Amino acid sequence: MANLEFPPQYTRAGNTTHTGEVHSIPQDEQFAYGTAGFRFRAEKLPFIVYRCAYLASLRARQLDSAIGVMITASHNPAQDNGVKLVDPSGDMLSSQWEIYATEVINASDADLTKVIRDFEKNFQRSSQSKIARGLIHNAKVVCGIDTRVSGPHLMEAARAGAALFNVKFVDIGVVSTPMLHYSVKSFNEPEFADPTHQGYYDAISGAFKKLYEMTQEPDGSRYQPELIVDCANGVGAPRFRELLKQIPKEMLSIELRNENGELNHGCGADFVKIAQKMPANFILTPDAAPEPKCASFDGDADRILYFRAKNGCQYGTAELFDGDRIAVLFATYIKEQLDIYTASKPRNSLKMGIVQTAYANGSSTRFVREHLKIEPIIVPTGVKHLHEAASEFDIGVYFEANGHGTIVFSKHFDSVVRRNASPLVHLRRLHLFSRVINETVGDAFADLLATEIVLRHFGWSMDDWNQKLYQDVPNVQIKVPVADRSIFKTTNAEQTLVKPDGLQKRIDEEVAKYKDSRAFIRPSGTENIVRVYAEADTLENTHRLGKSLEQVVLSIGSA
Ligand code: 16G
Ligand code: ZN
Repeated sequence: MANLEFPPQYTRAGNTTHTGEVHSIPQDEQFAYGTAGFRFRAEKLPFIVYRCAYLASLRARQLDSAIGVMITASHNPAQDNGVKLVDPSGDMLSSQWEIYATEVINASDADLTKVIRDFEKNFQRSSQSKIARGLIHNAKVVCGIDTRVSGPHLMEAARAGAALFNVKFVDIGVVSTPMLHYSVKSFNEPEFADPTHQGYYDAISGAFKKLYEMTQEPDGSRYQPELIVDCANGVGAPRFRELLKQIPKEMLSIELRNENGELNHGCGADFVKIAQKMPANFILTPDAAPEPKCASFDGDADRILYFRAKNGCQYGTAELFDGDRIAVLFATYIKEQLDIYTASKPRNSLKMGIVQTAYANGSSTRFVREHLKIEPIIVPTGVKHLHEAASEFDIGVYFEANGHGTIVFSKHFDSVVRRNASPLVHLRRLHLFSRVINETVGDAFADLLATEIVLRHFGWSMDDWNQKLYQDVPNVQIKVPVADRSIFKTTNAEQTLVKPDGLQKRIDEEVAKYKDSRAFIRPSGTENIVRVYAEADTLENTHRLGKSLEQVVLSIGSA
């Protein structure tokens, strides 16, 4: 059992921030492990990170594996921070352990020892017998931080938490969230990649370069290898700069912007998506080259959007090429390779699936159904739900419209494509493409490289990518503050409200007033607000519908 002497600076009473101030947390304040782990103002986090790392060490012992601790608050402002745990295969923490994490964090200082002792009994038998037989070799806690000032201090809290149970602690420094996921998998599956920054760069850029060599640009190609990337002033800046050192300029010529300013301030994928505006330092003068290809990362580089200036740069409006459009691009490429394969080996087919959320633009969903002949799976918001649903397929493409997404591959895919050194070009392409992708989690760097390869393969410019797939239906998202978001309950992958009573009927009545319309209302999982999403035939009607639904929510909130 762990030695449970808690350093005072990591207790609720003595919780000490990176500036050395004591910021006590009330003994009864409750927290929940949400879709993003625990995420708050940084001063709340030292005791939370400490307890999370302890829990990670327990899980590491239980599974005799590396477990990840990522300290980041993604697209939130610089003053925030957060922590989430990563399971051995690089996946998100299992749901059962999210409940444990919530219990352990919510204990008062006085109750903590008892909560932990009770909890240790749960898994004691199996892991203790392993320990007794000397079978704990690989247990370790692997911890990464993003670029926030509170990061190094929280890394020390994590180190102290892991030390409680005497589990090896590996500090991998400043990394993107996907790099941490990738490293955890690499520690546990050494054949996957070397568990270092360089190991990650080599694996992903190596696959990119080989696939590049095999990719023929078609005659009349309009593909452009030039790209400007908004790094959100986050971890994408230093880490992507390093990754790019591995890729010759003739293959990809990338200019990085927003590298050293205020994190996520007026820039980054979340800003661009919600504001539908060009980020800071992208508003070009009217005489600048027209509409260069741009992409934006979020603060921890697990999301990416492409965009370009709309109707002349000076107005600052951005035209988005969002997660849906990236997913459809990837799926179109994969389908082309798969169709060739299936024609030659009909009995050994590989099944591709596409997973979206209710936020997916209606046109993208229609395109997948009608042109790719795949029925998209719609799941509730949150990467975990998408990842799980995608794992049912040999090739599971999933993306949230906000730019978080990746592709997962089955064991059957491994044996047919990766382990079989086939001379067939389409299988080799699929193999290399699956290695450019970071299958553990959505990864802005990997998704960018994969997007560029596919655009080059098709010979597409931004215009082509926009016009040859589908046209987005106008859409709007509105945040509505409410007193208590827990009264809003949804079903049907968040597309239908079941509570409060009668509200869905009012939504349906509003939606029926517009052509080609669709809308839903769901409580946010990360803020005390309700989100309204609406689509209609014109932008004007979309705004009208959105506004009227906002009023519907407000009438309930104030009732
Ligand atoms: C979290 C989720 C993200 C989702 C967002 C929705 C993960 C790792 N992140 O950031 O996927 O889009 O929440 O936020 O699952 P909302 O519930 O406030 O709309
Ligand atoms: Zn993020």
